[in-house]
Amino acid sequence: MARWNVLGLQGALLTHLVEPVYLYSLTVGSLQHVGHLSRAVAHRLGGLGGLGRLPAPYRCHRPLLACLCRGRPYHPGKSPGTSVNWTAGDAQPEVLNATTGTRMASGSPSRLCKRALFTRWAKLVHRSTPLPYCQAKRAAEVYQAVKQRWVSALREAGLGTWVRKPPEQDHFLLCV
Ligand SMILES: *[C@@H]1O[C@H](CO)[C@@H](O)[C@H](O)[C@H]1NC(C)=O
Ligand SMILES: CC(=O)N[C@H]1CO[C@H](CO)[C@@H](O)[C@@H]1O
Repeated sequence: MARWNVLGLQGALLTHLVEPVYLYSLTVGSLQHVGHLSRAVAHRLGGLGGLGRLPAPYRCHRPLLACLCRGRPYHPGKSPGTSVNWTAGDAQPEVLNATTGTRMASGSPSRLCKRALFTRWAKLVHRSTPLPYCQAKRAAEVYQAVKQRWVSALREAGLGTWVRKPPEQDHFLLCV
């Protein structure tokens, strides 16, 4: 979430089409400590001198923070084995096995998997030639430069090394 406050939620592919999308507000149920949340998602960024002046329209955004203070107390336990997604316009929610990311009912890939989202993106930008996913993401040059600055700024501020997802999962080709 701290990263979303700099890069936006849209990811590299959508920056070919839209400006960064920042969270307006963030509400957490049964929050233990307001200060910890605010430090983790927003205030730490203020100390990242290494970020410098970001190229517009990127910025260090601070969402409004709220908690449901009368929410149920938090009992840490085993998380459920399923994951549900739904977006306005979808006829049905999609229920996934949270371990495999595949549909509970059919075992087929999720409508939110990288390949499905990449296919929709390719249609939107009228790509008809085969293109590797990682290359489409790399082509979002300003986004990638800001991301690189974010990673370096964290390291310089002694806040650790950003853990990247395995690069091989982005090495697939879409034939449209
Ligand atoms: C998800 O898939 C794994 C591996 O096939 C299986 O062991 C697990 O029971 C499944 N979870 C659910 C909630 O069905
Ligand atoms: C809110 C939610 O459960 N979202 C899940 C929808 O499916 C994707 C793809 O498997 C998951 O990554 C999300 O966590």
